[in-house]
Amino acid sequence: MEMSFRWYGHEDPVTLEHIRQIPDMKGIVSAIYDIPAGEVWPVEKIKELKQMIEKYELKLNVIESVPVHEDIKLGLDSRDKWIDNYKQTLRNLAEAGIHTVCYNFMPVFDWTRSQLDATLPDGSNSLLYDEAKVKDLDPLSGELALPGWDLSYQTDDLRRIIDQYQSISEQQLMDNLVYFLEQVIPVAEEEDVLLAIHPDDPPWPIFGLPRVVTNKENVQYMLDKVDSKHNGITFCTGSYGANPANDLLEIIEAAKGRIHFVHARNVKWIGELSFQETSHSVNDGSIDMVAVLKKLREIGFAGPIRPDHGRMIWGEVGRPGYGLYDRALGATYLNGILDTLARG
Ligand code: DNO
Repeated sequence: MEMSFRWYGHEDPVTLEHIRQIPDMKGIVSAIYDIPAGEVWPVEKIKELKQMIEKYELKLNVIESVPVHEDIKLGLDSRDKWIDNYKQTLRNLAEAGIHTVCYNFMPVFDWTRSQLDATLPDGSNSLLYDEAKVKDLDPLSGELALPGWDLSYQTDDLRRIIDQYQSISEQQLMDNLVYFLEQVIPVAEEEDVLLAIHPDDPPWPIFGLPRVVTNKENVQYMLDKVDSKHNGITFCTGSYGANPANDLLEIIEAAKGRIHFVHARNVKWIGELSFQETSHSVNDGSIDMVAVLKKLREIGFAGPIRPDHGRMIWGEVGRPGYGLYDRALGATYLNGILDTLARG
């Protein structure tokens, strides 16, 4: 597997210089952040990003993410225009030599937590999701502004979009995903770009909005509906694993040959639909990372993998979930397991 690290570009307090010093680090997962969702990514900008990363002898191996315009998820008439743009972005990425693209299909809000700095017993802190707290929360109140959310919407627009989703069932959202895939996958095939949908995080509906990339059945459904290797998934241990009802090894088996990217992180279940993120270790979280990596090897996965969110340790301050230290420890832990497994 190709050990990789997410980097948020120039504004990221974690530098490429430092990332390069993590043992066996090969890939950088990044994106162009200043283009509004739905607009075409110019090939020149992609090449610029790629070259900057290559200066540090790292390789831009995955784009995370090319965002999907809300009109596509809502299935509005205007979606075809945004889908055409998406196709063009895929072509431009291929022209720049990039062949793996992560995206998600979560209505409005990307990953959600109720607290960004919850203390762990060892004095470090991490992201926490408490279902009861999130249930009481109005996402439009401004009380919660998460780093993964697109805050470029005005509150009125946001309210309008959320209202539009009220009439959309899970099946309709799934149909809209399938429609999108039917259009873009032929281009992905032509250009040899592997699309890898990220699961919904957490993998259940929040704020009354539907969510569909949540469990084995739905993954199987979307993979079968558009049955192409280029229609694949990002296997995120922490997102699928937030729901104890999800059997991670079964999901890996179901998606065999269609997993194009892996996010590895651990979570500890702390109550009904509630969890806190921990170090990557099997001894800290509820996820058996060794079993997951072993299974990924068994099905022949050899693609990019990255440590996902880490705790904030050693006094580091930075982007919640995306500091340097604990993700570097995570990468080293994962590499240790992988090297040991490789010896058989
Ligand atoms: C959170 C990430 C997600 C992910 C997107 C992919 O840290 O895993 O924000 O990048 O959902 O589109």
